[in-house]
Amino acid sequence: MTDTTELNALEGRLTEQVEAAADLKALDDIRVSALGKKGEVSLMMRELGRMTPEQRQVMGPALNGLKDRLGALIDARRDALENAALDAALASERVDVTLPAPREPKGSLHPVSQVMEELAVIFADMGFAVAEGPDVEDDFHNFTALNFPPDHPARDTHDTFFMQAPEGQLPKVLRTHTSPVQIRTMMSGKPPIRIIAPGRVYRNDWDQTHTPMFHQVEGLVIDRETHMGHLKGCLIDFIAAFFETDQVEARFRPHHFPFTEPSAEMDVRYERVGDAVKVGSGDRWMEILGCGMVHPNVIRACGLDPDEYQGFAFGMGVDRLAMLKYGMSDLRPFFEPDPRWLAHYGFSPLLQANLATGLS
Ligand code: 2U9
Repeated sequence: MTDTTELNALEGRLTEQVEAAADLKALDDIRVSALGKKGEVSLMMRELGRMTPEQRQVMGPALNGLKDRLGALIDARRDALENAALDAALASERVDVTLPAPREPKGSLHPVSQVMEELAVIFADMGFAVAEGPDVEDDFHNFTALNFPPDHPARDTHDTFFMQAPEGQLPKVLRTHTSPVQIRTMMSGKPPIRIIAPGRVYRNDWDQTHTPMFHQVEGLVIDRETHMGHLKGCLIDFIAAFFETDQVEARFRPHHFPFTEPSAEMDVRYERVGDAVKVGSGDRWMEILGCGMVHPNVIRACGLDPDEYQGFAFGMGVDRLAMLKYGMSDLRPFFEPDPRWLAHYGFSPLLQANLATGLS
């Protein structure tokens, strides 16, 4: 190429390409194809050496001018593209600080934890302390001290989980109730005793309303003149607080437990209103708990004199209470890690704050 006519045509073509470049990659490809080592303009620059001095005098400045103008055009186009990209990012990443903060996914309290808290608050209001003890228990604390005869069926493996025991030693068990906690409390101090014993218990059972591990709260009152009237009054007050009603109609059906005499099972009158349970009215009875006056053999086994001390005890299944109060029909999902079940049946942890200030 020895005249500027074609040069002008080339500049026009390259100018159009630069202005049409859609992004930085496309622009750089044009730069390389025009000004790179093997670019069209660079190759022409190398042709200068083969031109006559007259031609070189015209084409030299023309080529340098084209190279400068093209370079400036490419830089300007690059700035435009970079600014456009920045504007786009600023627009898409714009944070409207006046918007409310996104809601943090909140957890929820398991129904068993909720009911455990409710029970602890209610009995604390009645002067009960909370006592705890080991899940792995020995035969004495789980059975013998509680007046279970040696051949009692509860001692069978179909009901109880036994641990491997060294030769000649009695096997330990996973406690089948929290009663051993009360035994340990009675053996470690003098009455009066007013405690509840919440916790996990284990039985070899598995169906829609029984799971191998479940939760219990048992209570124990030992003093010098505690009688059945105290038992009934305490438990009726508990039901009123737990079901948040002052309309409680209870009945005590005679029963048998090795560790209490007399023993009873406590029912409360209720009716279903939708999914909810309305205690105190209706024609249905719901079994809530078992109770009784502590058997003299148990008091004696704990080193206390049954002619000097007496009292009452009760026991309830926390999981079952949660099902009754909050309307679940199957116990098994309680122990399956399904966040949807927990989101549906769970409770706001904040609710605990209200309960901690006592039930209204
Ligand atoms: C001592 C003396 C007596 C605890 C009691 C019950 C009645 C009872 C069941 C209710 C449902 C277990 O969770 S459940 O399956 N319990 O009916 N429990 S009296 O009596 C005691 C405890 C400790 C020293």
